Amino acid sequence: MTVQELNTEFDVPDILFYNDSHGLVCAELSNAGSKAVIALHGAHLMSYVPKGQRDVLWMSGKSYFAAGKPIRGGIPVCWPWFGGHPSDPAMPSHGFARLAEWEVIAAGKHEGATFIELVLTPGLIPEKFRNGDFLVKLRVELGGKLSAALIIDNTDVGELAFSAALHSYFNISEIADIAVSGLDGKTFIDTLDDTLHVQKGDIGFTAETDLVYLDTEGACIIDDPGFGRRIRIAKCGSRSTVVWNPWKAKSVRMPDFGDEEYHSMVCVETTNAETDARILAPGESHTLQVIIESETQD
Ligand code: TA6
Repeated sequence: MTVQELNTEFDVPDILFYNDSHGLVCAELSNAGSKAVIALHGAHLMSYVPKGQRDVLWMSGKSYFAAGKPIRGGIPVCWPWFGGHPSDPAMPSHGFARLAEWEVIAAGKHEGATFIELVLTPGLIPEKFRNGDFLVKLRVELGGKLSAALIIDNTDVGELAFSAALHSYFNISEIADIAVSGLDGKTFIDTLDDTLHVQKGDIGFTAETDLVYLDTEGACIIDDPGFGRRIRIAKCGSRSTVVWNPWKAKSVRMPDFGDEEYHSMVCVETTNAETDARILAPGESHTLQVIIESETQD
């Protein structure tokens, strides 16, 4: 559907469909002075600006915005696998959902929040990725907080096994000055050397960090004194959390990531990863949800 057709079909106060400067079809959601932008490409949340604040989500200045390529920043939808494909190294990192063009199926207001729902079905993905039937939706709600819920329905006659992530990139003042709390005492895998550890206190950053926390359902908080705010990342349907910063050497190796951009971002990802991967029986459904709230510190 064109932007004009979308605005006619989903004629909702506080939602405007438009073509952004990269040519992506996007929807801008507004609510009580806050705004969020989602692209139909990958059902990708690009921006979340609470009233009176900076963008809570980070976007690389070198991101691709092209068919078949992932966007570097915002909230990538990683499905039906997180990280590398379980058995085929030729398959794209973090699955195909973030590479596909999703379709809008609903939009409106719900209990004061502005919402939009996008859908992905096998017919919307390249043949080479098709392997069974599914119906996946992303429901985004903007009110006093931002909610993104990935709803996975197994519409096939066989089991649907997957891992997943809402791979959120957060906009911060300086990586060396922030701390992430909420994971104290949790076991984690340091994926840089595949060793197991137990978190002691808050997480600080002094080098490349790529940690998968297990058996954790709690909220995390990014304390950012430089921007004078705390970002709370709550979740449902997830028992694993990934914390990532590429630091300098890995940033240089990524063509869609500026060499010095690691200073301004941190990923705190809401996942079904590692031992938290899921299997749905025919007809079963699973929801992976992140709820993001940013409060300024006076
Ligand atoms: O979530 C952390 C991670 O798996 C890192 O290992 C790093 O690869 C990051 O995701 C980004 O992956 P991408 O495929 O988007 O470059």
